[in-house]
Amino acid sequence: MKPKFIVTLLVLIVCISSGCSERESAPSHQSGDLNVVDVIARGLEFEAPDEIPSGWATFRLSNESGMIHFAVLQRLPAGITLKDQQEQVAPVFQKGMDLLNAGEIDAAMENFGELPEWFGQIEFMSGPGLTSAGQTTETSVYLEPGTYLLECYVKTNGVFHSYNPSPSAYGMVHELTVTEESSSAPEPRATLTITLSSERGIEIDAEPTPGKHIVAVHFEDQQVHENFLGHDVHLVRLENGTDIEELAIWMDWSQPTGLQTPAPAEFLGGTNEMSAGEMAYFTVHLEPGRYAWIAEVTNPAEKGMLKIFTVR
Ligand SMILES: [Cu+2]
Repeated sequence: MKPKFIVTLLVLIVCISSGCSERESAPSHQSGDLNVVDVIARGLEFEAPDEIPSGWATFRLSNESGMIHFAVLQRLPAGITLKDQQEQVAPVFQKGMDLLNAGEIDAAMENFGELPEWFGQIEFMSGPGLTSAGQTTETSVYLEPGTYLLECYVKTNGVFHSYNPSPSAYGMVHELTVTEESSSAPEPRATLTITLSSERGIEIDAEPTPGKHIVAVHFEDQQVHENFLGHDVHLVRLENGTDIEELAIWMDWSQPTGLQTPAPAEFLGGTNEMSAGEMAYFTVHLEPGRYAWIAEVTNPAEKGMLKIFTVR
């Protein structure tokens, strides 16, 4: 036998005995040095590990469903769990949305006053941005030990994916424990840098070229926008027929058509919000065409948070 063939055969035997193809059978929390956390969106559910090591983690969201989702990563205050979120937060947001859809703005605002006190103590920690059906996106963040949630609050027929009207089932929310054990995964190396700020919106340090990029995102500051959320950044591919105004309105969940499936364009990932001074990385694969960096806030264009660019 030729040496190359023997090596291939040996690799194959080792793989068979040690389970190199583990990722195909179940979501695994580790892949090589990167501490990859596989998150699969299927239907209106997340499949993801229950426990991951602390340190740098790369969340890989594979959207195997027929609609757009994202995975907003949140660190819960001590003692709070998924059950509390589903019982005390998700129904309040759904009731508020129902009131907004009915045009009852004042009643909706009053309703949001029923959110539990601990809601304000949730730390938003990035997580994979808006990811259209069939896409796989990656977002990396440094995590301290604690209890975290991955949540998708995209809407279908006016109902948040994270809210399940059936009292016996949870919505599109997954709890995971970040353990004291450190992954010792390295910090990603960026090829592009985005700075996000209230003053200047989304700023990028170089013209994006075709191919793969790892985008570092610096949250220079943070604020609560009209939709009660902080700013973030997502990548969207624009077609000739994409209506930019419709897209901008779609980024505001509090609008009846906001964050409602189907999305008006193809979303390719990004990072959800973080506190001032924090940073995250996400991977993009750019082909020649028109794109936009866009934030999930009310009136993104007016805030410099809808930046159209062309890859040549
Ligand atoms: Cu969803």
